[in-house]
Amino acid sequence: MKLYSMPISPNAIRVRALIHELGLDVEIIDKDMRSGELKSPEFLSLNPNGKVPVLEEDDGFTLWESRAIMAYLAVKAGSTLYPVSDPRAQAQVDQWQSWHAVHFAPTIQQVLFERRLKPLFGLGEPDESKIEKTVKDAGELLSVLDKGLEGKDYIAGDQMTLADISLACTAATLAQAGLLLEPYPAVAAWHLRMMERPAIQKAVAPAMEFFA
Ligand SMILES: N[C@@H](CCC(=O)N[C@@H](CS)C(=O)NCC(=O)O)C(=O)O
Repeated sequence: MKLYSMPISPNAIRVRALIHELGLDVEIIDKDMRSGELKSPEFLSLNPNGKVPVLEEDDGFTLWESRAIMAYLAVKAGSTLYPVSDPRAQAQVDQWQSWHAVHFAPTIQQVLFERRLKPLFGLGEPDESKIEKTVKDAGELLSVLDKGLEGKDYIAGDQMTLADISLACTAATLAQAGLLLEPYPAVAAWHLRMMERPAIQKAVAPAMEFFA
């Protein structure tokens, strides 16, 4: 099995974290966005969007969209990280995975873009009004996450799930985005717990080095 990835792609990082967590034998193939190879006919036949991550099985089955890949790999491995035998537990994981996709990850990535990526890549001056708005949005989202984690070790209950992996991989970049966790004690405690996991550390390491 192969995973087409990019070292600092936030969408690929969460899939790699799951692969490490499950100890799966997957060949990670790093792509280079700047080379144009993601838009080559060969790569577009794997993912018509021309984006990573993409999973390719040895029999030619392919799958794109990071959260779909995560669900597929967890079900295939029979892992409780995606509790398909319990509809409510599964729905809670889906709920937080969707929230992560639509709200949490894009907001944190926008703060990172304005504060860190723009200066790093010479993309112009950070837009202070955008920063003010996204930092405020991020604070509201972190409050939601904090409430969700109150009295719990993991976001969907007592057991770690795919949603924790997605959320933790994004939360790993909060400090780089200049967002502090002090006002969110449940998030801070969960974040420490998640960052102790070798699988998460290994997956986020390239991004941590990039922003260091
Ligand atoms: N919704 C997709 C997003 C995939 C995506 O945007 N990947 C980025 C890397 S983080 C990419 O490959 N960008 C290359 C490009 O747009 O040319 C997912 O969750 O997998």
